[in-house]
Amino acid sequence: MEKGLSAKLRDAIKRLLRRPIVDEAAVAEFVKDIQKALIVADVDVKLVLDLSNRIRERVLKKPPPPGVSLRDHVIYVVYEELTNLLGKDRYRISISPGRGHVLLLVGIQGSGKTVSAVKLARWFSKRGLRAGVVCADTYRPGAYQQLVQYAKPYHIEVYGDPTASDALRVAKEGVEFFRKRKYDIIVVDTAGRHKKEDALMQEMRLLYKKLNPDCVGLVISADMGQQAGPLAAAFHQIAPVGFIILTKMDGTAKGGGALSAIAATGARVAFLGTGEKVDDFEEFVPSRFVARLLGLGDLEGLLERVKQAQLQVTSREARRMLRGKITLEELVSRLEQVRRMGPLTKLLSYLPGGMMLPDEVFKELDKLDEKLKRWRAILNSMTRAAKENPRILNAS
Ligand SMILES: Nc1nc2c(ncn2[C@@H]2O[C@H](COP(=O)(O)OP(=O)(O)OP(=O)(O)O)[C@@H](O)[C@H]2O)c(=O)[nH]1
Ligand SMILES: [Mg+2]
Repeated sequence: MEKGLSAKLRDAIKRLLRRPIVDEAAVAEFVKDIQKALIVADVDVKLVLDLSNRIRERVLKKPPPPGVSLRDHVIYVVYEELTNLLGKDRYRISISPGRGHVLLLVGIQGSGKTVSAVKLARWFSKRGLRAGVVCADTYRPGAYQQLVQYAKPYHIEVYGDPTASDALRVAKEGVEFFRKRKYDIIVVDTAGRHKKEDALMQEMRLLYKKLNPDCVGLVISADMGQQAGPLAAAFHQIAPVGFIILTKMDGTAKGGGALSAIAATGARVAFLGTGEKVDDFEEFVPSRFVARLLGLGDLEGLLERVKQAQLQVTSREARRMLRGKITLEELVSRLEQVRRMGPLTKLLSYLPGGMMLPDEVFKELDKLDEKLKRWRAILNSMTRAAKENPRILNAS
C-alpha cells in the first residue's frame, strides 16, 4: 500500500540517518526529500509547503526534549506532522448490538461500494456482530447477483429484489428483514451516482431522509487523489457523511493526496480498501498508517505496552532509591518490569529510528535479555539477607 510514497519517505529517513552530523543543512535536505515524496503522491502543494514550514520551525527553533537526539527528534516531528496531515484522529463507529444499525453506502460509479458493503459486513462479523447487506441499487444490471457472489463464500446474508425499480422500497424492506432477525449491522449498498446527476442525487437525498440511516458511509476511490476532497464535500451537502471508505489504496500512488484532501475537509476516513478480495480491508488509524509509511513500527502499540507494564514505584522504593539504597532484588525487578513490555530489541523497534540502529545494538540488547534471566536465577538462589546486603557474600 502506498508503496511509492512509503519507499520515498523511508529513503529520505535513511539518508538523514546516514549523515555524520544532523545540522540545519541536513534538515533542509530532508524536508526537501519529504516534499518531493508528498507531491508525487498528489498531496496539495499548499498543504506540503505548510507542513514543511512547520517541520523546519519545530525542529530548528526548539531543541529536542532531554535525552532525545536531534535525528530522532526530526523523525518524530515528521511522524506527528504527517499524522496531522493525513487525518489525526481515528474514527470509530459506535454500535449498540441487536439494534439493526443501518449504514448507508453512497458514492460515484465504480468507486467500490458493492464490494466494500460486503467487506464492511465481513469486518463486523469477524468481530462477533451479525451483519447483513441490502441491495438498494436498482440501476446496475446484475447488482444483486454481484453482491451475492461476493457475500456467499463468507456466509453473509444479502437482501434484494432484482426486479425492483424503487430503491427506497427495497432498502426499507431490507432493513425490516434484518431487524426482524435481530441483526446488529445492516449495510445498504446503493447505485453509483455523480454529483452532476440531479435525479440520482435527489434519490440519494430521499433515501437519506426516508430510510433515516444511523450513518452514511461515502466510498471514494484513492485514485481520485486530491479530487477526493471536493467530492467528499459535495456528497456531504446532500447527506451528512459520517465516515469514508477509501478504496483501491493498493493500486495507486495517489492515496496520500486523497487522504490529505479528505482530512482537510474535516471528514473522516474510517476504512481502507487494499485489494479486490473481501478481506482486503482495514481500519484506518492515521498514527499507525504513518508509522508504517515511515517504517517506524507501531508507536501506539508502544504506548499501550508501557501502560500495561505499569511501571509503578512505591513511595518506600522511591525513598530508598533517592538514598541510593536500592537492593539487588529491587534493581532486578525494575529491569524485569521494563522487560515485561516485550523483548528489549522489539521495544527498540517501536521507537522512531529504532529499526535503523546498527546491528551491534540489537546484539547487545539480546545479550542483556539473557543476562537478566541469569541474574534472576542467581537472585532466586540467594538468601534474603544476601539479597539485602550482597557484601556478606564476599565475607563467606
Ligand atoms: N484493487 C482494488 N480493487 C477494488 C477495491 N475496491 C473495489 N475494487 C474493484 O473496483 C471495481 C468496482 O467495484 P464495485 O464494488 O463494483 O464498485 P461500485 O461502486 O459498486 O460500482 P457501481 O455499482 O457500478 O457504481 C471492481 O472491479 C472491484 O473489484 C480495492 O480496494 N482494491
Ligand atoms: Mg455497485
